Amino acid sequence: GHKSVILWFTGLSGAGKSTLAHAIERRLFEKHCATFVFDGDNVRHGLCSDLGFTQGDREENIRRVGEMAKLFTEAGVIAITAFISPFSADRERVRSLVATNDFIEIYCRCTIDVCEQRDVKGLYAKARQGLIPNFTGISSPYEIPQNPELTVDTGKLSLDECVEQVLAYLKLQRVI
Ligand code: GGZ
Repeated sequence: GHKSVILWFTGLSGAGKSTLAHAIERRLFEKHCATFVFDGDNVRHGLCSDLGFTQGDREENIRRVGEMAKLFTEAGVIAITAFISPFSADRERVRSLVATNDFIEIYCRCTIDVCEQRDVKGLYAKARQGLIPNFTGISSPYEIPQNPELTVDTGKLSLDECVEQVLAYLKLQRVI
């Protein structure tokens, strides 16, 4: 048995949110937990294909994801989300949708230097050239979470270490 919560990963592009979310999903699956990962790959092409990256569009993106995540928790699923979600107010609005303790904000802390050095998709280089407007960390802000339930140093720790840190937290809080 497990509690149905929202695991809300937030951080810069390239910080490792999606990788960490999927690695945790795999471990929870092994423990027979029902989970679902929402990320840009399965949301921005469908449910939110009408949205871009202005502040207003990001706000609406996060609102929709939050509502979907809430519905999944009502179905007994651990909803795991991996979005930059750069604005504190948008994250707090999602928090307010569910019971206290059911929204677990996990800050994937990684400097922009590291994200930019990795530049897995070449987006930072393009953003530096001015080819991508409103790029988080370059031409659009990222508001660092002030009181996240957990901060994971994805820029310094290995993926395995980050996974263990999240799982330890979930056990401590009796989510799993
Ligand atoms: C930030 C952008 C942008 C802009 C496209 N700014 O590394 P990625 O590619 O796979 O992750 C980024 C993803 C961010 O989408 P989110 O839905 O997570 O953003 S938000 O929570 O702010 O709504 C990046 C890509 O989309 N991307 N343009 N301008 N990231």
